[in-house]
Amino acid sequence: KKLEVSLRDAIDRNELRLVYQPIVELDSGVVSSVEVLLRWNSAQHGFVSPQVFVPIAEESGLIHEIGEWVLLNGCRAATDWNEKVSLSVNVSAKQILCPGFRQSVLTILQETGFPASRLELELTETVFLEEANLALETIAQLREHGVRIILDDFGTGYSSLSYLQSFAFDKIKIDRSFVSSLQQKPVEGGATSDTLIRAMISLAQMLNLPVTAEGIEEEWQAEELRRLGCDYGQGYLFARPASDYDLRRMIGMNP
Ligand code: G
Ligand code: G
Ligand code: NA
Ligand code: MN
Repeated sequence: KKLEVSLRDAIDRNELRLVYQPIVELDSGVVSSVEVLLRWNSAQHGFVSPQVFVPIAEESGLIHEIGEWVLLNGCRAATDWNEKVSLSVNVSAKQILCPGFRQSVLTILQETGFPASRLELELTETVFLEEANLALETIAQLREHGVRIILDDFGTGYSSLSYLQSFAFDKIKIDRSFVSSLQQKPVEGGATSDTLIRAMISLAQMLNLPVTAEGIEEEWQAEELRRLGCDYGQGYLFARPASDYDLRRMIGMNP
């Protein structure tokens, strides 16, 4: 069977599950939010990466149902977390451009009782390549309800900087490729390898936007990012994506 056909039954067959990865404040090490990441263990194809099946879900339209499942189950899991911890959910361009998206987010928040102010949606730039006006409107409406919008994978893709001005973001997330190209020692002569990441952090600061760096694996990277003024960090150094059960032990729950 083709992947798409199997994916269609993945929810019903209970093959999807969620894992959670903390995002910490770099200065204090305190967990400020948790990103939920989707996993698919297919009876037929084994473990399939979201890098493979998310594009298939987008092309086939399955992304709406799957995206709703992620949001609903993520919010359910997060309702009894420590109330200082937010939930960060990846949303694909196709999803946010669907006319029912805003209502479906609001309905899920209402049904689960999870507060809008603790929900962050991670969007990539591809949203703005398609129907920018529709995305803009949906983002504005969700922000009015208190949902925060994060620009994910910043610096990759087409990177027209103009959308930083036209779209109201609450935070930007620097792609892990920039973190992994940081070098421990300055390059001999010329610009150091952290020129780009430093420029991205400065840009965010000038726009008054907090910045998260993802893919931090080494303590010296965290140290360098702290020094450059980066606010938040995510990566294997702090925690790998973990089950709901393990995550709860990491962050604590409401009394
Ligand atoms: O978790 P992992 O590093 O394997 O994720 C690979 C890619 O899949 C990342 O770009 C991530 O944003 C994306 N991804 C993971 N979970 C979700 C999800 O629930 N929805 C969407 N749209 N993308 C996801
Ligand atoms: O595109 P997005 O930012 O959503 O991608 C998140 C993906 O990055 C997740 O699939 C997660 O498994 C992966 N990831 C998280 N931390 C690290 C890390 O420190 N190193 C690497 N290589 N991948 C990471
Ligand atoms: Na993300
Ligand atoms: Mn990313």
